[in-house]
Amino acid sequence: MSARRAAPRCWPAGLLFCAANVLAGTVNVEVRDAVGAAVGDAVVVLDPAERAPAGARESIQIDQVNQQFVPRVTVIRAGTATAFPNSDRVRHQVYSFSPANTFALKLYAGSPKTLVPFDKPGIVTMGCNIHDSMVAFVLVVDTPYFGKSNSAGSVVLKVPGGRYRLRVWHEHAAKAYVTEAVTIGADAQSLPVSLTVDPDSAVAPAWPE
Ligand SMILES: [Cu+2]
Repeated sequence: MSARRAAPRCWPAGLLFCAANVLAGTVNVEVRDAVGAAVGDAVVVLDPAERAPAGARESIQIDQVNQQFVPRVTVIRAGTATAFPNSDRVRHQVYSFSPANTFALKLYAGSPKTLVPFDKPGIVTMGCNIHDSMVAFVLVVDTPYFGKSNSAGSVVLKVPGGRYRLRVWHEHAAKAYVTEAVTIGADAQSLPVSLTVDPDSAVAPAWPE
């Protein structure tokens, strides 16, 4: 490991600001609905006000099991490629009409070797041409700081100190949550987020770009 580290960029008179930029903070985002119940499977994203560090190219997979995509909701960094294995005995034909990534795979069984790149930030909704009930969402972001809430509605993210935009999305939310005003320091903090959720809603909310 190199003994030299890049000096942090600081405001000339801003020592406190500088320190906050160097130390990582732990943020617990807690997603609840209008009556205070935990909301699991919400996508939580922190976008740094300054440029996000570059990410490595990675790959993930979205399986097809019992005529459902697994997982149904995925959040990835732009530049991630996705495999779409088919674990069912029936064939599937995966497609997306979303502007952030329009593609169509041929009808197939088994696991195609081809990976589908997701290079553009945005929301990508996928379906299957054979099975109308199959739907999956991929939220593509340009930051390494993201996660999905667990069944307790919680996501813990470790991020460098600084200013962030917080975006929270759930498939059944009336509207995504977004705020520009999150400041993260070295101390652990909780960020409560409230979403209006209707489990019967058939239309997913827009993703705040
Ligand atoms: Cu299908």
